[in-house]
Amino acid sequence: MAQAQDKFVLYSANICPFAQRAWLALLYKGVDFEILTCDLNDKQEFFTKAYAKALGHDPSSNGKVPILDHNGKFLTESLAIVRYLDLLFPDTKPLFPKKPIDRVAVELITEFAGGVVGGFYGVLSEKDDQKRQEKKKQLKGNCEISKEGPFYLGDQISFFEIATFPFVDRFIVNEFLFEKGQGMTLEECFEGNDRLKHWYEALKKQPFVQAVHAKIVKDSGEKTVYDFFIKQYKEYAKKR
Ligand SMILES: N[C@@H](CCC(=O)N[C@@H](CS)C(=O)NCC(=O)O)C(=O)O
Repeated sequence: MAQAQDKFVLYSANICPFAQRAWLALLYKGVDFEILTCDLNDKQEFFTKAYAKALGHDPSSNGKVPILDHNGKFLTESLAIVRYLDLLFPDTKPLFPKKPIDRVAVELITEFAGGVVGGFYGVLSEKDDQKRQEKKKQLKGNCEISKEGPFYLGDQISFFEIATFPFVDRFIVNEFLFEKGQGMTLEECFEGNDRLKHWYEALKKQPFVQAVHAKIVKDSGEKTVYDFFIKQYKEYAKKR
């Protein structure tokens, strides 16, 4: 368990939805931490060195965010970091229900929603028109979540929300990346799925989510977090 004098440093990048998972978990749990912004296009030495010694790092990569430094122990992989924080702070806003079957349900919905993540990036990177249309349909099919709300467990935020929100928060990018009519609008992403829309809107109002948005706006100088995402992903799409 964590001690009051523990030191946490998050290596992050504002564009990265994976890093945002770890960032959200730290804020949601009220952990005191420092954040280091990494440049993914021109990786700083402090970043590559931290990554090389992080538990769970990919040896074929010279650096990925997020990385969590906890008292000099480095850990990478966003979902491992979120689980780790939950283990360190089990009594502060737990991210899993206590009952094993309910815990497994949260793990399963999160895994299922991983299809949304893959699907979203699949639409973004697909250059063939017909294939893109097919992928758009699959993405919609993957957006079903449970009936009650606003969150998966009702009023309680869980691992699922922390893991999934950053990706849904970037759906808007899709409509600005392609020629008119090729990308999906935000309305289309949520069409026929009021439950997902309601979930998303409720999360956007949460103070820990707003804190992330506010820092990105401040760092980037853009008017909104979405202006920042759109600009950054346009650059990313150009390079592909
Ligand atoms: N599976 C990793 C993915 C992390 C990841 O791909 N991060 C990207 C930014 S969104 C990155 O750092 N890319 C740098 C690179 O691959 O060179 C996680 O869940 O943390």
